[in-house]
Amino acid sequence: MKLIIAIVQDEDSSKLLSKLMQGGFGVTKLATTGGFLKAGNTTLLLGVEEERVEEAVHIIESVCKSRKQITPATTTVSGLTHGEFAAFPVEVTIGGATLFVLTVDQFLKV
Ligand code: 2BA
Repeated sequence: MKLIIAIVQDEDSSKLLSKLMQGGFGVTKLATTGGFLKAGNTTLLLGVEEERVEEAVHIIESVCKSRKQITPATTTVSGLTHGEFAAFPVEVTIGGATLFVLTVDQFLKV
């Protein structure tokens, strides 16, 4: 068995959850926060039989879209005193989805 950890955008999470459930996958949804944007995203945990990993990844790929987002980045400004910061907008491309596929040693329900 494999554990897929899928970090997706909040906008895609409801549709993705429905599609995965329709496909007969067991899913746990967690509300998470990205370290860079410090904005909410969604992490899904899927315990999947090895032969269905590709199918799950295909569903995730088909639902999760990449989006561009403008975010304020900060940097120190030379010439200013006391380590002052300036904020300027930076465009980042987020997603479709960030996936980790791990091997599960044991899957128990006790
Ligand atoms: P965030 O950390 O909020 O990152 C959002 C997006 O900002 C990233 O999209 C990427 O395009 C950009 N970004 C991240 N770090 C950057 C940096 N140091 N400089 C410039 N741009 C940067 P994605 O790559 O699609 O990642 C979406 C979310 O997936 C991330 O949200 C984070 O929650 C998670 N993630 C991505 N890579 C990860 C990793 N190696 N380990 C754990 N979580 C990860």
